[in-house]
Amino acid sequence: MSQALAAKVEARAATDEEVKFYHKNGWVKMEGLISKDLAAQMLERAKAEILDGQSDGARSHDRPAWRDVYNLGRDEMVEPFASLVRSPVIGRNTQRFIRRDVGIATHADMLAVKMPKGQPGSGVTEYHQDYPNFPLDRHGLLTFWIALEDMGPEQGIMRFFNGSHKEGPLGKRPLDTGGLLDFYPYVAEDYPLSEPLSLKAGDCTVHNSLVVHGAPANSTSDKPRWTYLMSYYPTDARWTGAPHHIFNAEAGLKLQEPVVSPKFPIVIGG
Ligand SMILES: O=C(O)CCC(=O)C(=O)O
Repeated sequence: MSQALAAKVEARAATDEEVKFYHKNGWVKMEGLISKDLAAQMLERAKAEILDGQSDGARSHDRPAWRDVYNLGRDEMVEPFASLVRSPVIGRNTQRFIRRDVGIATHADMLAVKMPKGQPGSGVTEYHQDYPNFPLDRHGLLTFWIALEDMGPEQGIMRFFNGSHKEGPLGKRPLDTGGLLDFYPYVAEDYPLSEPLSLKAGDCTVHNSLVVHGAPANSTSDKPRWTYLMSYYPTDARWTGAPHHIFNAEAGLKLQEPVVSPKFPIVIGG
């Protein structure tokens, strides 16, 4: 880690059972990844960014499926996000989930808040994989999806086709052009859909970038789904050169060389 971190944050290590579940299913729920207190601190800032940020045209954006703010931790060094994003415990968890003792770097972090019904940013997250969106020559990218407040399935919590990460890449498509199942209906026949989840503040799901996942709309009229995402990739992944908004030559990447740049903080070495 190259920067001094202001906040002391703690995240817990994944258990052997959680790692095993992830390998089999392509995702896992971790209860209490972070403390309720830490989640509450993050929630307070999230509310200021997502709700108040709208009035002054600040950095939140409405997408069909959520309202987001990118990289408070990776780029803006806002605490406690910055320290959590760089947590070596999260780095070690990632190594165990991807079954490789290689360096782990931060791809991005994001508040992704599914707004209440009727508001922009409240819609369905269509089923998709993450991996096809990246110009990386190997899989391994994964995402920690953290609940900042207690939430139920009616707020639009993610669901996963268990084991579908073993299908390999099934194509890239924007999230608002229909789901992957329109093109690969057999995925829903071959892989069971995970049960609807409820999460407590500080719980998370972790998902493999190849698992097929999505989320229903927020059907509540008054409860935003307060979620914070952090995603990571192995530092031996090489840049394929395909166009991408952040993994590109401006970030200093070189064709077929490992994706290593000061823009993407390394959280644990190999
Ligand atoms: O938060 C959501 O609804 C979807 C997030 C997602 O697709 C992802 O983290 O890959």
